[in-house]
Amino acid sequence: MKKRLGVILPVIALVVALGATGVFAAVKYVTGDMVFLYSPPASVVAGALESSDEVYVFNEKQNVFLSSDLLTDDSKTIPAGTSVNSHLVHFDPVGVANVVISVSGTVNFDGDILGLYTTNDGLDGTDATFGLTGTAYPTGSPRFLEVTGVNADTATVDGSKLAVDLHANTGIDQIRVITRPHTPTWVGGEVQSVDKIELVWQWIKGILLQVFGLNSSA
Ligand SMILES: [Ca+2]
Ligand SMILES: [Ca+2]
Repeated sequence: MKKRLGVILPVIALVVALGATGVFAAVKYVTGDMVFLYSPPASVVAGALESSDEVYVFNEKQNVFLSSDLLTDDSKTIPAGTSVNSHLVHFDPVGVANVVISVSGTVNFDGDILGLYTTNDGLDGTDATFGLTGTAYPTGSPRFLEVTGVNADTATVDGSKLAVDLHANTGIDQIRVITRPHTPTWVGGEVQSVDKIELVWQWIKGILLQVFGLNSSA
């Protein structure tokens, strides 16, 4: 039994560690020009993370408890007492004046989108609450989604999916996405959930079967 415990305890530790690092939360998959960054960038200030054909997405603070109501730029009110996840969408083309670069795609989260920040005031005002301490933000500099003109953008929410259509030349576009943290549901010993959790569970189950020899007759 001592040997079995020696294997099981690291497995439990791994599950706890995966949960703490956010494997059980946030971005499920992206499409189009969107690229998910597993490691958050050091800076999303204009000029620091440029690409003319990729839009970067990364997780910001996760499981942030709201002690007061939160009003988002798309006129949603997230009530006090809710815990939320935050993510940033960042588009900064290697731009030149008068040449508009266009990109589009979707980000699919594992929890419903509760609201967006797309204005300078909204983004600046939530940097301290949701931004990462290891990432530099362009607080106080233009980064909003334009509503009119050649650089006008759209960001559309459909449940847990965000669809964007962004246009920029020398400027940048950013969106802060607030989502509901995902809670895995366990049914009959199987995880009924996202692909990553299923993979982790299959891996753990394989180890447990080996340790306990439950499949020795197979
Ligand atoms: Ca640029
Ligand atoms: Ca724009």
